[in-house]
Amino acid sequence: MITEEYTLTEKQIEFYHKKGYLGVENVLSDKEVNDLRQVTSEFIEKSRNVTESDDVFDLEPEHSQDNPQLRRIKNPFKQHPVYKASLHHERILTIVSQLIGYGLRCNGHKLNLKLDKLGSPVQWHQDWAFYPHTNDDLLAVGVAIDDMNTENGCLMVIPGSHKGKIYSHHQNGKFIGAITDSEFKPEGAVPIELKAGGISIHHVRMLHGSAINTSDKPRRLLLAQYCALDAWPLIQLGKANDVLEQFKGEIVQGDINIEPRLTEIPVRIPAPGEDKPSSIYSQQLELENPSIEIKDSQRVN
Ligand SMILES: O=C(O)CCC(=O)C(=O)O
Repeated sequence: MITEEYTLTEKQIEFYHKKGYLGVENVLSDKEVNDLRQVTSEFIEKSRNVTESDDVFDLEPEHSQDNPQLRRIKNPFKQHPVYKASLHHERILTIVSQLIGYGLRCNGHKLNLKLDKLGSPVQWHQDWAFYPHTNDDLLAVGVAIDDMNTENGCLMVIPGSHKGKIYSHHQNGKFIGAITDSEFKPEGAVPIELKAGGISIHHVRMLHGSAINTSDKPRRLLLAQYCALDAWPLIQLGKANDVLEQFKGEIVQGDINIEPRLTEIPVRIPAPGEDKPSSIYSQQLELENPSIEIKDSQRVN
């Protein structure tokens, strides 16, 4: 039974700050999860008519009309009101503001699908490498549309790594969206296993990745990146007025704050890279020695 109010306990808040991640069960109701499943099935059906990844659909290399293999729905909150409802979900906003303060902006969202037996892996990386800000009060929330476990490629994290170094995601001078440091070892990794309707939370500097789905069950995860309103991106192309308007459009709680808070944190600039990478999957294909297994059939760009 879900109550109208949802707040984290002191213990959960302490756990997040110490370890950099948290799994919270029973955040969405069964009806909300079923609605998400139904809409997602509709998108998979629509993807039958798509032959190449585009602004909405990111396709597995072996996708076809007869055997649709959708890997990601891009910007899902813009694609369907049922997805958008999750972004503004009262319980999720309450939980997130307990961790990074009242006043939130969403700077990115995606629905990552690992269909049964074929879902592509995501190599180890830190979100901070993609979008460094003036402070690191940013986190990603993943809504589990399916039960998420080791067999179907749940999210894996390295507890405490959000307080550590920022690893290089560059290879041969190019940003490729995956950790390339030879000294990086995914030691101490733990899975975030959840029932459908639960949420995963990981800090923007957390080392994380996920393996191939080897099970016969799908793993669909709706991800939203929330930022404290006083965290401003270090790289944002555009005129100040346009950037301001964009920010206003991204706010999900509170009002614009034009006084960024600066903290002393290590940063690397995610450039040069592809002009417009189609997704993290295509970017990471360049990684020469992936530590998470990837099948040859998933290697085609
Ligand atoms: O879908 C996953 O398992 C990982 C997602 C992720 O880390 C990302 O898309 O940045």
